Amino acid sequence: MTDPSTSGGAAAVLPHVEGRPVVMGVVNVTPDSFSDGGEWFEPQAAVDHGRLLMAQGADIIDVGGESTRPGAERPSAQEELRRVLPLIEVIAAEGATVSVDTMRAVVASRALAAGASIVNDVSGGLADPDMVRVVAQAGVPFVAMHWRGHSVEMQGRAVYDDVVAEVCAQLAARRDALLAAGVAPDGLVLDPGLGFAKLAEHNWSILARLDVLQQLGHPVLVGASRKSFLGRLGVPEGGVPRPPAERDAATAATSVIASLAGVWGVRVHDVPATRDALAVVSAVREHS
Ligand code: PMM
Repeated sequence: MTDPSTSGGAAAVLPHVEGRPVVMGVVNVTPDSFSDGGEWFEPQAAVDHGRLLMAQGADIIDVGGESTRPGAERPSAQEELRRVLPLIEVIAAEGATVSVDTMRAVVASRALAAGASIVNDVSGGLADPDMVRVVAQAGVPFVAMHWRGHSVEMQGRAVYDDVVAEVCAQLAARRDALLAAGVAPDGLVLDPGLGFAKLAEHNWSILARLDVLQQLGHPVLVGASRKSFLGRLGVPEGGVPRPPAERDAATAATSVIASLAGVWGVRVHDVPATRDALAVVSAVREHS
């Protein structure tokens, strides 16, 4: 059998859906993700949840084994593999299109061999010097997110004069480096990294100007789902933010914003809410 992580040469095939963004449903196989930490940590619970998201209409299942919430410590590579591989093997064999959410080349490589077909790296290939080689050789789609450092240090780097211009410039530089290193241009997705080295005001500014990101000429992925800036909506200064599970209506609204801006995809935890919201956008478009 060919190992897709080392075979090279294959054309990157990025899923597209006519008329709406691709919906990437998230399964975090972690004990500590802010959004769904611990819920799908047991292997059977993770498989059940992956199957549920598929049945609910997720186009891609994004499987992660490392929490990236601000301040999180990293698991070992061995532990990350132990978390993600069993789930990927099962749901890929059942027909799911799987992306692996990892910053480690070895995890990306093993995940591709286990059936994943997209690599989603929140560091855009910066955290592990071997990541770009693995992705380029495999010829698979790569999601490169805007990143300014690991979770323990990133919020100290949330400093911008013009967040939209700076995120775009840094993503453009990353795009150039990735393409020069052999990542397939057709499969390169760019992501502004909402919540990563960004304060609430930065996230809102980016959502307001997704059109500028679109001008980079690559598919754009937006990951707003359940992030803390949504939990502070409507809560008075000093009040307690809404918990992550109560941020799905606000998340669905961000999916509408993303769809109106014409992005390629949205990464969400609650697939039915986003699919409904996107169906509204499609219905209005059809009647306008
Ligand atoms: N956010 C998280 C994890 N992975 N990947 C991409 N491409 N974009 C994101 O915004 C993103 C991501 C953090 O959220 P989670 O803990 O809910 O997974």
